Amino acid sequence: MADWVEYFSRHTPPRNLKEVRASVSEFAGKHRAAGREIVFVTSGGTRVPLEENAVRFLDNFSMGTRGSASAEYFLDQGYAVIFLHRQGSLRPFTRHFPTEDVLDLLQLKDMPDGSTHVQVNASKVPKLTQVLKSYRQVQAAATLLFIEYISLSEYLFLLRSVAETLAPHGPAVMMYLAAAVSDFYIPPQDLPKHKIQSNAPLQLNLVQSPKMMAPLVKEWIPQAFTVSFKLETDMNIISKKARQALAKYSHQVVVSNILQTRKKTVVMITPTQETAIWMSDSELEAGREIEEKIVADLKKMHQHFITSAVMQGNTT
Ligand code: PAZ
Repeated sequence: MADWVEYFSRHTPPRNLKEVRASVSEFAGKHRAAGREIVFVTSGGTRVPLEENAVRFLDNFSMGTRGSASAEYFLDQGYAVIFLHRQGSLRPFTRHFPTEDVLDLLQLKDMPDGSTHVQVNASKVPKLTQVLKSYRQVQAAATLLFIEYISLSEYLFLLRSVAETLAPHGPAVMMYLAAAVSDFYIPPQDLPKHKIQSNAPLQLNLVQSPKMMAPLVKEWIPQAFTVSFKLETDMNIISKKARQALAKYSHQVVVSNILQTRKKTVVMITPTQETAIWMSDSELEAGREIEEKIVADLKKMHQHFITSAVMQGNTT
């Protein structure tokens, strides 16, 4: 049995899987009928429990900056966006206003009649107006669908379900897999039932998570334009690892990034090209984001991919 088949057979699917399938199917059908391309963005990091009644977890640094920013740029580019994100991580639009700063958006004003009004802080009005306008347009067109996960198993079940549901839309779908997915987990049968006691040093026995890229590309959604991300902290291995991933799974693009410099530079690797995208200091100071360039490049590649698929009669 393939390791991913075994993984799914040993884990319990999320309770909302059926509803997610139904909403993805309806969302995709409606937007394809309106001529929009679909992008499925995964964002944030997965969590792995260390106990059955879990008190402790293995977590991931990702806050979903890449995914949430990219989702906004895809919306700007006319895509309908399905946004699978870690609960509590950054989301498109609200990401501009971190919750810890939310009270700074507001100010109190004493009125002549003795009452006090709450107003938007004048310095925040331009940004708020700009974001709110975009958000309202997206709401009106209903081009953004949110799906949440927390654990590795929820993420993997949802990934498979969404991929299978989108498969009938073929090359019009882009899979943009920016989430940071745990490479290790403890199988359910090996999880201690109760909270691990702290009266002895802790040794963890983690097994490797199944690699889902192979079934995703070969079985679940073979005709889509698939973009994976490769993160490393060692400059010396990143290029080789990204190339290996592309060769192994035969998908369309690997976006490689280094943890420390990921907001300034990435390399887009395709079977025929290796292109660096980078942001100058002045672009970053002006508040521009690298995701704008990543998404613009991918849109061009995706259009080309769709055209080739049409010419080969490979459409649905
Ligand atoms: O969420 P974030 O913006 O802080 O980080 C984004 C990222 C580094 C998780 C993403 O660009 C990425 O590389 N995802 C794949 C990670 C991996 O190789 O598992």
